[in-house]
Amino acid sequence: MVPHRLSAGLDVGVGFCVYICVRVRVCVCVRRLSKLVFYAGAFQSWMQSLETEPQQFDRVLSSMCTEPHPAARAAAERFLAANPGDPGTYQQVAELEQRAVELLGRVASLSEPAGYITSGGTESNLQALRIARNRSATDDPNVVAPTSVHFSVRKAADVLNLELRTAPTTDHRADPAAMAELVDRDTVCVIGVAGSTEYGAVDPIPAIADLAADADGDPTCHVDAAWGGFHLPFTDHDWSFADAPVDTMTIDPHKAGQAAIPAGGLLVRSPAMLDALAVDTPYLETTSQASLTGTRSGAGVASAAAALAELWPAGYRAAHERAQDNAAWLADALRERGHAVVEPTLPLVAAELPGSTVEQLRERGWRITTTRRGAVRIVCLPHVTRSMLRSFVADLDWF
Ligand code: 0PR
Repeated sequence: MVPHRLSAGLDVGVGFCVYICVRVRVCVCVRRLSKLVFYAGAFQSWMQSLETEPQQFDRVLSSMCTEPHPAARAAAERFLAANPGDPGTYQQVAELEQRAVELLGRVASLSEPAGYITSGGTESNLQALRIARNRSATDDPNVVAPTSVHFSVRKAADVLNLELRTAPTTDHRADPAAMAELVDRDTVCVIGVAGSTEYGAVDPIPAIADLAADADGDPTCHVDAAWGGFHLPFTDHDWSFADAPVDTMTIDPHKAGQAAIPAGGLLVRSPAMLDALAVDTPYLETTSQASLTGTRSGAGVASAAAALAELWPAGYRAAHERAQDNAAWLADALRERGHAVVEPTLPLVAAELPGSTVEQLRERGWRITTTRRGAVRIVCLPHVTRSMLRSFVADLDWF
């Protein structure tokens, strides 16, 4: 037996040890917690510091996306948690998507608007090619496009196991005769670009649609108007569903449509064409789904609907006219300084500047990119103002 006094001493000792252990643990926990709070705080202030750049668009000249319209921004924030991939649960955003497609249809002169708001031009192009492939019987499918086609088509061909055949362009535009040489009975889609990424060129869409109509394999005619689609309605170019028997079209609200990212657009000539994309969704309220992604951004869909409702047609017309004036002004200013400039068909100026000058301009903060042939591309989106272009040219003069 342990004597009583000794046992009491032991109890005190054990109690003291327990007390010390608890204190140490509490201290460690408090220290860890405060570190976490500190890191969270530091992260938040780091995030705040990021917010000014490059979302501030004052030096962004080569992007195909722009500052969202205030109405589009507000709509994106309101529907941030909604999922148009589940229209049974998120009915309001599903209605907004229908509205967006209806308005996109008006922009592209599509009489019975059908399609959906995608994550961007890449998804729209991929889905258009998927429709083309799925409705064809060939087991060796190919796609014919001009070399100016956006690289997203290359990705799509890779994913869908399609052979991509590209024909050389003339003056940066598709050459239907060169494309015709590549079309055969296994061609499932013929593509034209209405507003190319590098030069803003508009392909001869009616001639490309004829090519599709005359081909043995009954290919679809797909138009990539991802960026150009919000400028072309205010020009004389033939590009839309009303101008030619176009089957599918990429037209992205998150580019010149002034919606928040992600808001691409896929339009199809008739609702039945979407059947080629549909898969069963047995446990959802809706029984099938045509979109590529399942869960989708309600922010993108709502902002597309809001931008289109706000800006079509007067706002887009005003933006187009301002952009075209700015592009003409910049093209003249660059030509006066002895640089070769590709005449801007749409508000995109491609100009040859020495590589060292491009580097210096980049060092001064200008966000500019060059085409494959080394020409600088300036895309006149709504955030690109005349005063921005004046200060760009002033910097150019300085070197
Ligand atoms: N089709 C065309 C004609 C395009 O110009 C683009 C993208 C796409 C399809 C693909 O669209 P998503 O990028 O929405 O999938 N054009 C721009 C480009 O490649 C994309 C971009 C946008 C790049 C903003 C940079 C940037 O800051 O240049």
